[in-house]
Amino acid sequence: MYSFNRRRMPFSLMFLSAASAGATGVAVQVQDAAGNPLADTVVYVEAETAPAAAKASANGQIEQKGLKFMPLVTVVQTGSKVFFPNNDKVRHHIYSFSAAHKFDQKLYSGESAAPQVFDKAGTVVLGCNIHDKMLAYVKIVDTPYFAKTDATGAARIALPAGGKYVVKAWHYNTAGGATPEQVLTVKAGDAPSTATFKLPMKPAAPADASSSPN
Ligand SMILES: [Cu+2]
Repeated sequence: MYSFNRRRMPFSLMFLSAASAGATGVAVQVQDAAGNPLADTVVYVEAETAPAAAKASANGQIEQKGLKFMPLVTVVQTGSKVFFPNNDKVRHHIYSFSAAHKFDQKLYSGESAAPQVFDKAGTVVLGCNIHDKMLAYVKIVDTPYFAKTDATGAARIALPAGGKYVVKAWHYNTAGGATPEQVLTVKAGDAPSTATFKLPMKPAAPADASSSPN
């Protein structure tokens, strides 16, 4: 009985290695309403039916440097840790009032801030009590399949073949705050599918959103 169960395991592993090799997946392109590429958009894929997935083990890091959080946008899977190294000479006092994860890290310097565990899907807005202009976003998603668009508005997510997926896009400055989604079926042996999103932005975008160094 034992050896029978063990022999079944390589099937799921086979699907996972196909995903990491990038054999199938989705190429996502995100634009604003005028057709300009949108960087810093979180794109993520939820499985309706798919082979079992391994949890993304990557933890996150949001540095403080030059009185800014870097990067501006971070995406992690639920249950991930995020570290907050302070590389400024001044101390910061960082906090979140967001329902997905409230915390208050009082004045600290260097590496002394406790890492935060984000165990609930949602959006967390970070601020600093000392420096009002400091702002960052953490998007917590309940899936190991996620990415962030680059300066050309592009992102690519590898997926196990043979599943049916919902692709979603989230940008912190979307008018109305909605998360548009598209349904996608990836069959075994398929070339990467594509998904294009057009997200209407609020008129007053932060001036540094597109020139963020990360
Ligand atoms: Cu600060």
